[in-house]
Amino acid sequence: MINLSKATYDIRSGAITGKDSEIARAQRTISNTLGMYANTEGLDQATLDRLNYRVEVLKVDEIEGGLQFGTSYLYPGTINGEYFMTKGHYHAISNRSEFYLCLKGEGLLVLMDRDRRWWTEKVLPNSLHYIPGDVAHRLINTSDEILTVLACWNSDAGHDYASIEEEGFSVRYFKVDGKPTPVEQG
Ligand code: S6P
Ligand code: ZN
Repeated sequence: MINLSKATYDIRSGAITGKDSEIARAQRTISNTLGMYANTEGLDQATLDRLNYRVEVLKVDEIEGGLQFGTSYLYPGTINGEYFMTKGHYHAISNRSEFYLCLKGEGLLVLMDRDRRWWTEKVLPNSLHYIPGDVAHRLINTSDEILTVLACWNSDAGHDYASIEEEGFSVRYFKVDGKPTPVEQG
């Protein structure tokens, strides 16, 4: 059982502080996430080594009725024109829902239901997003700064990454003439 009496949350930066043993930190470089981009030809080592995103999450018990709380930091950039993004997932317990609150930066939240219908919500400071169960979700950074997003979700939800790895999202976003441009994938 986690004791949060010493934890703090900085609403400006998204930083979670507390006992190190109670905070999980993970990061993914571009080389860790290559498979999700449409075209990865010609990338140099410096690009492969860049941070794509990192997360900080309180280590709470993954039990029914519990809540998970964390911050995602999605870095700015493009891979052959496609914006940096998170892997994206459904929840493993598929009906589990989630809130996102943007603290800094600008981007898109791409949502997709089980019939592969997709839609987006604009993510910008103070925007609040409710992600219903059975909806895959992915953040895309369309700005030049780190997109910082607080997330709160059912702690037993888990992550189903495999469905996205196998089928992908039905839309990708590219920077065309400086603007986010959707390209449907079917
Ligand atoms: C968890 C929540 C976020 C993401 C994070 C990284 O349910 O949606 O904390 O885990 O934004 O994205 P991903 O798709 O790599 O887990
Ligand atoms: Zn989620």
